[in-house]
Amino acid sequence: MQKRIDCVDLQLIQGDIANQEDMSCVVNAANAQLLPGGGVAGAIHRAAGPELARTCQPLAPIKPGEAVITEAFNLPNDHVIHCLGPVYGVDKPEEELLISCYKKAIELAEKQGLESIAFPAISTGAFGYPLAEGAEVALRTVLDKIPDLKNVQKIRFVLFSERDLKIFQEILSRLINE
Ligand code: AR6
Repeated sequence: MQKRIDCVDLQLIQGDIANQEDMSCVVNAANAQLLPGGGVAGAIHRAAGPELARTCQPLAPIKPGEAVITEAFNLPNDHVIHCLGPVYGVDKPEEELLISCYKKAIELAEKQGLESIAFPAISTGAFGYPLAEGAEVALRTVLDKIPDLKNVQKIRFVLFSERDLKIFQEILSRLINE
């Protein structure tokens, strides 16, 4: 699914966040220590190689809602933006913290002059944020930010399963028709 909103392409696809060759940066659903983990963090660190974890070390730990940017090493992108999402039911207020992740990631990409950014569904795996709730927060935040963008022209959500993609598509259709 692809929508053009204020000169920005907003795309929803099913795929692997570590395999987004045409994007300037990808977002990592990181842990506080910015170390390799499971899910997105595992895929990103595996593809980037060990230099990514070494580069991350002086920047850690980060707090829920924060984002930091690094090089991408062996990934096909220029940069990785590492966000620590809230653990659902633990880090509160979780919605605000999740909004902050998406906002700060987009702000870092803008500041760095990047043209495109690919997001996973932050917090919706190991951190337990229900997918539909996390999708609504993600899409609302990105839609709110689009009018401010000067550099970023393409925003992509890379969803892991067909079911996740469908949920994102339904929520985006509803939000843009509101
Ligand atoms: N590409 C795209 N999406 C993926 C991929 C992938 N390769 N792998 C998983 N997903 P998670 P979190 C989906 O657990 O909830 C890590 O161990 C997944 O289905 O990666 O923010 C870190 O070290 C889910 O919808 O991130 C942290 O400790 C979404 O991406 C912790 O997990 C996020 O799942 C972070 O938890």
